Amino acid sequence: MKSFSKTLLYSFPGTALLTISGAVNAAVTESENEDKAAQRYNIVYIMTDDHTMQMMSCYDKRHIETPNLDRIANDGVRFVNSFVANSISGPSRACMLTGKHSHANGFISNEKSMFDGSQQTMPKLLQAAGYQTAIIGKWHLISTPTGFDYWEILPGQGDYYNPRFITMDNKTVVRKGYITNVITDMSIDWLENKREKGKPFCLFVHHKAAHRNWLPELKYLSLYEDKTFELPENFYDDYEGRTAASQQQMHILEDMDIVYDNKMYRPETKTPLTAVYKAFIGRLDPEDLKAYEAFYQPIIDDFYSKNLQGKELAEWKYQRYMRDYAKVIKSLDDNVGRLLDYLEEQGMLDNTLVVYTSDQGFYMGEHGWFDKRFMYEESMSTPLVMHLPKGLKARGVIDQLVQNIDYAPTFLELAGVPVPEDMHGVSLLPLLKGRKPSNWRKSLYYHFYEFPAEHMVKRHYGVRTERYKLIHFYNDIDQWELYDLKNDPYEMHNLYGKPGYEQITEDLHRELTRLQEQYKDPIESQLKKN
Ligand code: SGN
Ligand code: CA
Repeated sequence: MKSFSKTLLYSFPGTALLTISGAVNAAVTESENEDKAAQRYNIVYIMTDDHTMQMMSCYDKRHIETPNLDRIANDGVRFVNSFVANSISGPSRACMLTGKHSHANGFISNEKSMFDGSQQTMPKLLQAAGYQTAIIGKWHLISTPTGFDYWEILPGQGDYYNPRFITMDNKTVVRKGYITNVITDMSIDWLENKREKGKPFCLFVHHKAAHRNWLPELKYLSLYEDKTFELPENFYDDYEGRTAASQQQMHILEDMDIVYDNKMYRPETKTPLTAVYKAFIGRLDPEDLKAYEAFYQPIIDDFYSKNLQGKELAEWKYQRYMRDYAKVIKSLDDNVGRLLDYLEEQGMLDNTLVVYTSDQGFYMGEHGWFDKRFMYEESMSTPLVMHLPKGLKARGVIDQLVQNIDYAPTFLELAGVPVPEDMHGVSLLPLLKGRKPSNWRKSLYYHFYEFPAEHMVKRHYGVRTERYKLIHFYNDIDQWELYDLKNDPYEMHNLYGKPGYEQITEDLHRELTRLQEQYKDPIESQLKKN
């Protein structure tokens, strides 16, 4: 396959072929103005945690409505082939900040890494170009943020109720309320009162929601309680031909904690996460805790009286999981709407790129699972919608393959800052201008490292093209998987080694090697180390 050239993407001729000279001049002037304006574009980057395309109605209408998120897509663009490079929080955030794959930015896993804040990052480059930069919410990179004029971050995963924040002077403060509302209030407060008006800015709004254990805002406790969510068709997957999939620990029936995840607390039921659950809900103000417990008590009584087993228990857990997750998304949708309204009221939308994405996708019962990590579609993909400032003309669906390493080059190019050669990502700006570059990338690289660890998803790397996916699970296992996404979108049939797939397998192996060489991912040493 052809190698993908970064430079070609940056030199689009625009409308230079127009023949009437006046029109040519008009086009040149317009594009010059566009470039000047580009120097001053603001960026509001909203990233949620574990929010997946299946739970966003502009991507998937089966489960819930997300009118405010859809509003971004309807007025702007929606990427339908949007992926991460490593489907887990810290690594995904590090890819986004650096524009580089995990092995190159050094933050390969939540459990073993500490982000090297002395390295080149997109916020630092924006800052050097005169942008004000701020981050509010989940950080999850262990070391203190660098490259931000203002930050206030959650300790680790943060709390849903009356959350703690770490301030720039290293104090821990508690902010009253529900986390998604609080982060939005703080973001609007920064926009309104804390930034230096007149300078362009890049604000990172990093929500905790919709991370496990999906604790809803109290006003939404009873929302979706009457709804029965459709079961994914591969809920009862038997993992035939997929060893790594058969050995994970993220199964709704087997691994979802009945107290912590499903809220079925009673004093005599002790689960591994009961104490954590009690501590989390114990953060509520006493009156709120009473209301919370009063809401759950009849559900708890009913649940234990039924003594459900097997499929009945699996489906009961699935419904509770879906309801809680959906409630958490409702607050997210409200708050994104609130932030959009603020930007609109202030007349800022015309000059601001608003991005909504997540740190990765998530399983909503597909393969019987919750959580992420796997290179399979539900968790390698991530929602990506953007409201575009004036001057960026794309609208509707964008179907090119894009990855979270592309955000850094995109924001830099939008700000008129040269994109460093060592970034792996490519700027999405040509796509946002409505162009369809013929030399756009034809494949994406992926590498997940966090094993052995919670949920026990094996280490793996692989390549995804528009139609196929080749994955190598390694470390304590050596298994290849091949999927034809057109005929098998749920990745149930591993075609690796099957007759008839020799040529495509060979092509994908070659493409995978090419990507590993291009990005200098030291696969062999990784394999040897363990
Ligand atoms: C916590 C969760 C896991 C989750 C990781 C990573 N367990 O450890 O279920 O996979 O975070 O999530 S919990 O008992 O603490 O809820 S990530 O999005 O931050 O990468
Ligand atoms: Ca996450």
